[in-house]
Amino acid sequence: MVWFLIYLLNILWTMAGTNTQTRSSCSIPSEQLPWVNDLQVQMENSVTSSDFPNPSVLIAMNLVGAYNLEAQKLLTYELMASDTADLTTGQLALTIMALTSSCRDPGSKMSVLQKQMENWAPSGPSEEATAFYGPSLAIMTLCQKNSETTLPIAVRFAKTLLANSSPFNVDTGAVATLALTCMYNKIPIGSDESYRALFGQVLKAIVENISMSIKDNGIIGNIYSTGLAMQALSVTPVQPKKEWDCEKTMNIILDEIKQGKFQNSMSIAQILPSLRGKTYLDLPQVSCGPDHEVQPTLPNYPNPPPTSASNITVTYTINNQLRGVELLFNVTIDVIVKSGSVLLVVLEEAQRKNDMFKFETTMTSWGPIVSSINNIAENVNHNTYWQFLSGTTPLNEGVADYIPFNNEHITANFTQY
Ligand code: B12
Ligand SMILES: *[C@@H]1O[C@H](CO)[C@@H](O)[C@H](O)[C@H]1NC(C)=O
Ligand SMILES: *[C@@H]1O[C@H](CO)[C@@H](O)[C@H](O)[C@H]1NC(C)=O
Ligand SMILES: *[C@@H]1O[C@H](CO)[C@@H](O)[C@H](O)[C@H]1NC(C)=O
Ligand SMILES: *[C@@H]1O[C@H](CO)[C@@H](O)[C@H](O)[C@H]1NC(C)=O
Repeated sequence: MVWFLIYLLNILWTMAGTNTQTRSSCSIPSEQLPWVNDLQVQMENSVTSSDFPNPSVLIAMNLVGAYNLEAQKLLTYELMASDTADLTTGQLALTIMALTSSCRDPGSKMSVLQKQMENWAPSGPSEEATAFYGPSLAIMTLCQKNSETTLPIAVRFAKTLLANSSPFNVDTGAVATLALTCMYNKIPIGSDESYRALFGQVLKAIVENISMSIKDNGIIGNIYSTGLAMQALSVTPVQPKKEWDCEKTMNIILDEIKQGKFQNSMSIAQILPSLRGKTYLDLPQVSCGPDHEVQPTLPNYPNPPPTSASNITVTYTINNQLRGVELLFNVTIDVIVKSGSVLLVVLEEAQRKNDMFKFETTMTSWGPIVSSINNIAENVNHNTYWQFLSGTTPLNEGVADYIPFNNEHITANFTQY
């Protein structure tokens, strides 16, 4: 009798887990597909052994079907070898999702992640929203592995999110939606209805916030949060009041791709699954059968713009009004660089001309982040960082990707988030 009950519960559990929700999704017109194929080729070609192994790239490859099997193998191998102790909670979660989608056993990494989340607590109700980004990835990972043992952790996480009062962040809201949707879909039938109510309530609040971030042109947040937001809106069991036009979003993103806005391989890794109608919640369904290499169709490019040998002048200000009364500075320099150079070249030229402009970078999955200027360094415990602005508008790319124009005024402002 007891065995029969356990058997029955198991079936119900499995049914709850595979309970598929209706999804709003859309697909790319076939004549536009070569652009997406090219994007994928670019991302896969960014995988080299010398680089920082990026789990988000492997996740995207496994979700959409890799072209470059050598790159897939290399990345899997490098992530297997990565040392858990060097990873943050979010990086650990991404690494586990990448490895399991490559059909590798993540080993002890899973229990380390579970422990980290059992001990996780935000600093308080005004903790900034982006502090939930890594923990959301962790809940998503633990949910996909074993939703039953994740339930208490996810309940605490959901309550903390609901109590948080900081300004909304689209990227973080999107990842939190994926995590809580996974939990919502796996609540065992017959279990306490309060779980469904709690996850449903938090999802409702986040999805409303995401839908309020949809611009008239279809962009959700900014172009680099749109990929994650599309994933969130296509899986959520609670629909926003304002309807989302998936087609419109897809079209504007394709336009941005054609304008070369998705060169950074991490930006491709975050948009590609949505372009191919996949989400991180599809990861458990990925099969690792013997893959066959396919030759993608690539676009016929319009002739690349002639590379002009002209120079541009960029005005560059570094401003610290925050740290150390005797250390405050606000200095400006004009530098000349080749037209088409990335902002990093401006910073290097400024540093060469004047020692006050010396700076340091730290490598991340998005590329180099400017961690220190003139000996003033970012500090996670103080929530301080160097923010880059054009005029008074924050840049939405980093220094290794952003290309300044002639007579632009770039400011690096030491500030808090
Ligand atoms: C949190 C966050 C930050 C925090 C990071 C520190 C912290 N407390 O965690 C702070 C506030 C410092 C930050 C700064 C910036 N950020 Co930011 N950030 C994020 C966010 C929301 C989550 C990152 C995360 O936790 N990932 C999870 C962990 C597991 O992955 P990770 O790779 O280890 O995460 C690290 C990197 O993402 C890195 N990082 C964060 N932002 C950026 C930006 C750049 C250009 C680089 C190279 C690295 C980097 O910091 C993370 C923690 O160490 C992402 C959203 C997203 N979609 O990825 C945006 C995001 C990555 N940031 C972005 C931008 C534009 C910036 C800034 C350039 C903004 C500005 N105008 O100054 C600056 C960097 C300037 C500099 N000094 O070089 C864009 C990048 C788009 C692009 N095409 O390059 C994103 C995608 C947001 C968006 N939708 O526009 N960011
Ligand atoms: C929704 O956005 C508002 C305004 O930024 C914020 O105060 C609230 O905490 C957000 N809610 C959730 C669940 O993210
Ligand atoms: C651009 O600047 C470099 C370095 O200052 C200089 O050598 C070169 O002659 C300049 N080119 C033009 C076209 O002005
Ligand atoms: C810093 O310098 C810039 C450019 O010279 C100026 O516009 C700005 O007002 C200054 N800011 C502060 C806080 O001194
Ligand atoms: C620069 O940072 C300071 C300190 O956080 C802030 O008060 C100021 O408004 C910022 N300036 C700009 C242009 O964002």
